[in-house]
Amino acid sequence: MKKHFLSLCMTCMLSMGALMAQVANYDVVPLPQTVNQSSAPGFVLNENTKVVCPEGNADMHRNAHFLCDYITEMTQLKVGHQSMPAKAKVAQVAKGNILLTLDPKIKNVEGYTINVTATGVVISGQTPAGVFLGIQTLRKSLPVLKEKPQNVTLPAVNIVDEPRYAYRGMMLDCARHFFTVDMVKEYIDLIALHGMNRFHWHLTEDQGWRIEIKQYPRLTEVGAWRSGTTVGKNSGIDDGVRHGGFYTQDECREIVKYAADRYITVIPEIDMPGHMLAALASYPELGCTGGPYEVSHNWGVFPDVLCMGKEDTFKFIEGVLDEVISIFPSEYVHIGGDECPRTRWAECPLCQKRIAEEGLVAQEGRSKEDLLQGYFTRRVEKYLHEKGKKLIGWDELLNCNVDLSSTIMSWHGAEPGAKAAKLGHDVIMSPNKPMYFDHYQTDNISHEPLSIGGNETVKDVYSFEPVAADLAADQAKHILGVQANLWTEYVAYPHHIEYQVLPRMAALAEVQWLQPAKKDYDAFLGRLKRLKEIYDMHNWTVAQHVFR
Ligand code: TNX
Repeated sequence: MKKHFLSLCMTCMLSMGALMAQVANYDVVPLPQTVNQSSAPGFVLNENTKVVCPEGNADMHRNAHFLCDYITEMTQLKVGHQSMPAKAKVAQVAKGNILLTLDPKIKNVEGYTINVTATGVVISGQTPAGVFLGIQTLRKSLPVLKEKPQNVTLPAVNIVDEPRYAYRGMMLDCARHFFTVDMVKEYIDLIALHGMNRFHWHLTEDQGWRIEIKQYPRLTEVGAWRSGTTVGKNSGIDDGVRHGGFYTQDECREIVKYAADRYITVIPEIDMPGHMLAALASYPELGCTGGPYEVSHNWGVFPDVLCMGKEDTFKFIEGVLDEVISIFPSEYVHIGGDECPRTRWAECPLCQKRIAEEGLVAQEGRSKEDLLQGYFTRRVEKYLHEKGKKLIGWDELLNCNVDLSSTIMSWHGAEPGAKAAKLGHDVIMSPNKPMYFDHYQTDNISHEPLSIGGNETVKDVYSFEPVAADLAADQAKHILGVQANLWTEYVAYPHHIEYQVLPRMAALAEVQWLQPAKKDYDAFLGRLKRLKEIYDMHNWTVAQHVFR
């Protein structure tokens, strides 16, 4: 009897919980620039609420769909959507509803406002991308509910927000290990949830070539597969397990669309002229020695790179870039450029002939082979310009005398980025300390999955300031944004990807969005606890260090 009574009480309490007023909370990551909450009555969200968007605008219509799905995902409430006739009055339509609208008075292309009153909710953006970012903020404000409530109350608020940086990126290395299209989409979902807008897709490496190129089919017949992978850190023990895979051009287009629907630009990277063993294994004639070469089982930097003396190398690169350009609408093509040893070039008669013909002479601490990478890179740069594209590459490009229109991605710390900005290049900051999310995230590594090394804690990421103190304002404006990179030598599974990036992505998001004066690590940790409820709802694998 007693037992019966107890379980009755439990049932009552649970259903009362579901009926109790559930309230949204604007302590989100990244924190908006201004959140003015008032004690006026809030908006009551329930299944009578509609998400309304302007008629005939496909982007806004898609935005409305996303918001409806997010509301259901978070609260279980099912809300419908409808379009608003062009002549309708905002105030009228917003009554009892959530209205998505465009407002040309908002200055930043990604800026947005959210206005919540008892009558309705209005999310405005200068562009549909801005509205989408507002939707992300509203989404993260909702409570995570397992049972459907009658209502969720949104406290009255006026939120005004815009990002500090226009470029807010995450890189995923799909070449050291291959990840499925579904995993790549999940990564894009994470990018969207954190208010970011660039997905840098690292597609080629010594250990695998991952994009179908129709003119060069062996790249994926041969180059996308390796017959084994070293166990641990080049231990000399091979697992003997064939590993590989590649994305067809249709799958790449599908990824581009999936990202574009979320206002995320995909920047493809074809790493050249080093990190090219998979291509050389496919087409040995593109190397200095002619091979034979093998898709690498080990990690590191390898002496065999593209031969600079052969015209066929340029024909190959141009052919590859033609197809890449036809798939990716991004203004940038990333051509890597990192870690290219000069060993083979120094011994190769054709490379030496090229050096002589081009009159390359060692200067200012640069060898004639160093200058050969510059020759190559400028030819590729010119080719991309002819195709209407801009070049972006790793900071080794600073030794290549590239055009000032080319953008430098700073990875050897932040100094190359500051130097590039002083020269007048646009810069993306992704310094290995602290933006390499393949690094450890604690110094207590005995129970951590094997990682390449380093220790970039959530706090280290949060505390990063992209603009060096000695940059003048006209130099600082060249810092277009910040990105973190996930290299995957030691990351082979989706859960491990999640573990490396969550929650460090949240810290990065505040670096990308907040003005330095607004940053507050302790307050961030409080907000992060709420974001973690969303991570947990999705069953993502989250590193626990800051939650213990
Ligand atoms: C350096 S960053 C590399 C990558 C490695 C990474 C490991 C860069 C341009 N090159 O090839 O995967 O370090 O942290």
